[in-house]
Amino acid sequence: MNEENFTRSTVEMRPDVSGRLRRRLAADPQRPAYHFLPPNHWINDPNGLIQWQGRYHLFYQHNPHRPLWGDIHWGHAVSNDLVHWTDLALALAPTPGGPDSGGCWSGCAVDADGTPAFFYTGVFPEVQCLATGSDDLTRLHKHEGNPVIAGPPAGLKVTGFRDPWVWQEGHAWFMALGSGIRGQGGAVLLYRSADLLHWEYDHPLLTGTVRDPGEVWECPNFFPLGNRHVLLVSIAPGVGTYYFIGRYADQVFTPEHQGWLDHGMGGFFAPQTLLDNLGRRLIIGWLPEDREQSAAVEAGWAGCLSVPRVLTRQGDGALSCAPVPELSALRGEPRRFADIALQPGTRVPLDGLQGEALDLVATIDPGDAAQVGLVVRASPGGEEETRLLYDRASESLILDRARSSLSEGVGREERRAPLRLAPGEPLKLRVLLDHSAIEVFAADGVPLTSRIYPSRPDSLGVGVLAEGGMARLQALEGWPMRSIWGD
Ligand code: DQQ
Repeated sequence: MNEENFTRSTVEMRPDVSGRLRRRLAADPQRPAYHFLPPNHWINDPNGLIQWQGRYHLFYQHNPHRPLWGDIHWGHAVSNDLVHWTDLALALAPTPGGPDSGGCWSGCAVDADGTPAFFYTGVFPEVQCLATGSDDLTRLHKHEGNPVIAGPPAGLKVTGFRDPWVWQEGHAWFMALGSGIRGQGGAVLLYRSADLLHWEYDHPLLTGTVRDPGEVWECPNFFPLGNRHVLLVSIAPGVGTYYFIGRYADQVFTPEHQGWLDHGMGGFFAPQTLLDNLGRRLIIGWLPEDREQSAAVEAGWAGCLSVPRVLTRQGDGALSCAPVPELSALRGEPRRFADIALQPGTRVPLDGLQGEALDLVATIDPGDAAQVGLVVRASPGGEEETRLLYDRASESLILDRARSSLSEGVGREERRAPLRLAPGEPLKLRVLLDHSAIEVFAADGVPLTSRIYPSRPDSLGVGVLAEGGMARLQALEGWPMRSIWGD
């Protein structure tokens, strides 16, 4: 790689060392405080997740010029604890005249026998590129011979060809690429290499059918989890993240179980996973804005990432996830509530518990109520509120955003997660509220991620409600959450 690549746009390549950009935007009431986002402007997919020399490195799709998608670079941050992050210089910039002149799109990182190797998609057309990292990962050196894969397999009519995901089996390296076969549906293409430089197409790891949503599967992740393998794909355009769990042997993947990874659908997109040194399969996704572009342009920033989560399998075989325990380092003084009877048609405000950055853990006995749940970001007069309800009849958890905001031009559609409670089983909810970001985990692992944009400064309240029968709040703990940036 030539150093000119990195001196071309020196202003943008510098990190926000003084924190000036972050401080300027920190007072924005919609800007998340404990979800990762860049100092300013645009973020989409997390990329190149790797634990290196004991630290977690996060790269991400970033437009350093404006809060809109375009001219995609790789941003870079590092963390010791998955909670607090330090901005580093931008890691990849498009090289004029190079195979990535139109942008450095998503990709991954692997430890290649001690050398950190990064694979990403250069555009246009979509080709696969390689970069290697300096010892501390502060500089990425593009391979002189890029692209390492110059185009899709001959004869395949693909709808996309991007987002390399690389892993090693014995002495062989494999790459899964997000793709789709015209007229057939999404696909993940499997390549093989002995040296990470020369790649040969093997076969499709999996293909969808026209009945499946989406023509292109983006950002594949493929990894073992327990005694099975998991394939994640993000269904374009921004539909949601889908998982397949199954058996994998001799490069053949046979799914046995499948479903949506997060029931916020496009609210949690293009995630990337990482096996850390504690043996955890971590996952971080992108939370796009759900408001008009003009609002993001005015704000000067767009998008954030989810909190890091740990992926596991539930008893019934479904994939589930929960926030990393490290997050509790951000908790302030808790407020605790217990044993509150909920009459039908009433809501009980939880006095003294309010805020735009909270971590809530609730256990509710649904009794014979038809609906039971929480109200968050509620204004005192109820003009704005976001409801989170277990609905017995449809056996689902509903995020009701209809009255989340008095502002025009924000997403209001409800989001629904299937949720079956056995007789006598309480409703367990964990809710991470962070200004415009909301992440919900029901029943210890069913995620639903979305965005809300309350407009009133007094839309801060938390309450419990029941409809159509009696219920009981068994326990609720709520913690104010600190910013990860120390502001
Ligand atoms: N975003 C990247 C692509 C990927 C898409 C471009 C998914 O590589 O397919 O910014 O959000």
